[in-house]
Amino acid sequence: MTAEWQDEPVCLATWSPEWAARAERWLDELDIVLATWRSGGREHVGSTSVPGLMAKPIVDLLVGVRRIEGLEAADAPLARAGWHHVPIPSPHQEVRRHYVRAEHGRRAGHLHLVVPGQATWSTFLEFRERLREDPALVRAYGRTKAELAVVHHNERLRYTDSKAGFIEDALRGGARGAAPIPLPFANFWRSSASWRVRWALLHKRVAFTSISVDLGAGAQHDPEHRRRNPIGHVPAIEIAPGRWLGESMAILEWLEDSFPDPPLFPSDPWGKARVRQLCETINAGVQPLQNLAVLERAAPDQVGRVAWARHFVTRGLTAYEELLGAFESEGRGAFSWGDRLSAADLFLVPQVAAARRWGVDLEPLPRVRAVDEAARATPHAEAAHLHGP
Ligand SMILES: N[C@@H](CCC(=O)N[C@@H](CS)C(=O)NCC(=O)O)C(=O)O
Repeated sequence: MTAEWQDEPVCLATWSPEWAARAERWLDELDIVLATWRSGGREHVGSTSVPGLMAKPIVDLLVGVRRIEGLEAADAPLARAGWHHVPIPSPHQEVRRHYVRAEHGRRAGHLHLVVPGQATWSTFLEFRERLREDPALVRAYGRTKAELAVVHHNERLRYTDSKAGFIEDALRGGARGAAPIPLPFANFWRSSASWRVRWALLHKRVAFTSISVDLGAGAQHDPEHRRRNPIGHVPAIEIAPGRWLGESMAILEWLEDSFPDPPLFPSDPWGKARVRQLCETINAGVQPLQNLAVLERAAPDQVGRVAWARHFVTRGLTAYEELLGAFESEGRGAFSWGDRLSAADLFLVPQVAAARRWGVDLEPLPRVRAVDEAARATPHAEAAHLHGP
């Protein structure tokens, strides 16, 4: 049988409790359809069964049967219930019979019929239990999946095969699962955009290796750095071998999607839009105007450049202050949005530090100062702030 869902690309989604509810519903239905063949337990397995783990939104179900031989008799009743037999390569097909459920033209479920006690049965359950009891392993596995989803976006089978090494290691209690390879991160101590991302990496406990790009020495113009980010800016991060991502906003959103916990954006669309609005007020409305390349063209000398920067930083932070005031009626708390650190704070704090360097008067901006102080008191805030030599 050919269907569009057989070739669909690898798209990972943030974990959803709805997956567990769907698994329970389908397992209940399968209890009835498979009554003649059933033996032993039935379980929700795979990535969707591990709270907090990002996953392809495909629910894996493991159902015990007495034997694999003769199971083709179950194909017709299963097909009527929405589950279609999809052969898997030998030798797996001798120990497992595999079915796929599609909804709206996309894979929605995998059903694995296995004899309980077989190695396949225990591998599914042991890997799920290892993940459920070890948040560090969940983060490492999420990270591996995010990388592989980029590299094998259009190769679903290669994506699945590539995860096998991680799973084997994790089942052996191996180090590869616990200590992911750090992400190469091109940044500079004085760069406010780098500071945002450094903070996000620390906040989300994502390991990275710092590559310093000395903006003072013009290293951003080196061909090596231009290959990472053609505009010659920091930051840039290598999210998978050879895949460099620039622009702090894009990086933060990739980090959020790949490592949702702890979050940096609210989950509700309105809160998320508000946080993005605040981020962009700094990212588009302030920071580019005080950037080195702009200042050099804006004025011929330091006095003119400082006046230019002060003007635009004051203008942008005054707008931020007004937004913070307006958002109070929408439930804003001690931070830029709500009562927890968000991406907006990661944009604001480095910008406030730059404002102080430019000699901007922050006295008329009490909300900005209060949020700056609250955000700086959170874990990782100081570690993210690098100071020059
Ligand atoms: N919108 C970009 C801004 C990046 C940016 O402007 N980076 C500055 C340092 S904060 C830079 O690399 N400047 C080098 C130059 O202007 O030559 C981002 O958020 O990543």
